[in-house]
Amino acid sequence: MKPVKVLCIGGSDTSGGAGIQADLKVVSVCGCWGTSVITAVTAQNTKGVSGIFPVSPEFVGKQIDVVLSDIGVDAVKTGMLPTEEIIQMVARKIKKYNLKKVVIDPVMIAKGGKTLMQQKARKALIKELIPLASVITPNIPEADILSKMNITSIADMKKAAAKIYELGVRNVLIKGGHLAGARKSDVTDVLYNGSYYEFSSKRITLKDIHGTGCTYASALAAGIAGGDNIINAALKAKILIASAIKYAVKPGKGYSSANVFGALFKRT
Ligand code: PXL
Repeated sequence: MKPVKVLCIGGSDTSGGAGIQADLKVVSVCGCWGTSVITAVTAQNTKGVSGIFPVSPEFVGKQIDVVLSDIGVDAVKTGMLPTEEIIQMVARKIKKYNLKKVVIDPVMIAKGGKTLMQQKARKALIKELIPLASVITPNIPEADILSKMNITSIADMKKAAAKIYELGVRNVLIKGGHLAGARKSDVTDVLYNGSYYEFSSKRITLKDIHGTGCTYASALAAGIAGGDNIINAALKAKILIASAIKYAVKPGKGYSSANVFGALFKRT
């Protein structure tokens, strides 16, 4: 039987909560076959990131080539892309293999404040990778940077989404979790693709949770890989993320992590 395949391109998170480790769990629980290309190895635990070791751009390219020349892919999800050169390599391969279903999680800063993308790399992301993407999933701080705004409301989220759309991506999905403001009991995500859509859900109060961004974008990629349109993929991703937060675990002494398998298996 041929599985639906999702290629996850991103960094390794030793703590197991985010990065490639999260991506593969999410893609698996969504019924897809996950392949992975590691862009950087991080040394981190639930208290923070203590080191980052980027993989050479050539070796990132080699990993993509061997996966795509044999296994192929139905959708690609990118996460941590630490350097300009790695972003250029990923963009080159997306063009070479004519990949159309590309979900970008524009990972910039880790929980705790460590920079996961060099400043110089932001330009390459905007110029070279975003125009190749079908969906980008910034949180509010990332959307602030990409739109050069200071988002404080849902109206601002809509404005920012339209600005980011102008960078050439076909769907902009801004996640509302970081929005401080009046509607604190709800979280509203905004999608813009020429038309606006809003996805609202009850806020689950949990401070310092790690891996939610990776979880959301990977679920979106799995949905799109399987043939869902963006609306259905976003709705399913929101259901999964709510469950992963509800069943969050605290594996170490620091932050909690999203747990997509929590609704299926309980081992505490
Ligand atoms: O959550 C963003 C993220 C993505 N990828 C890796 C990470 C993190 C956050 O810490 O470590 C490897």
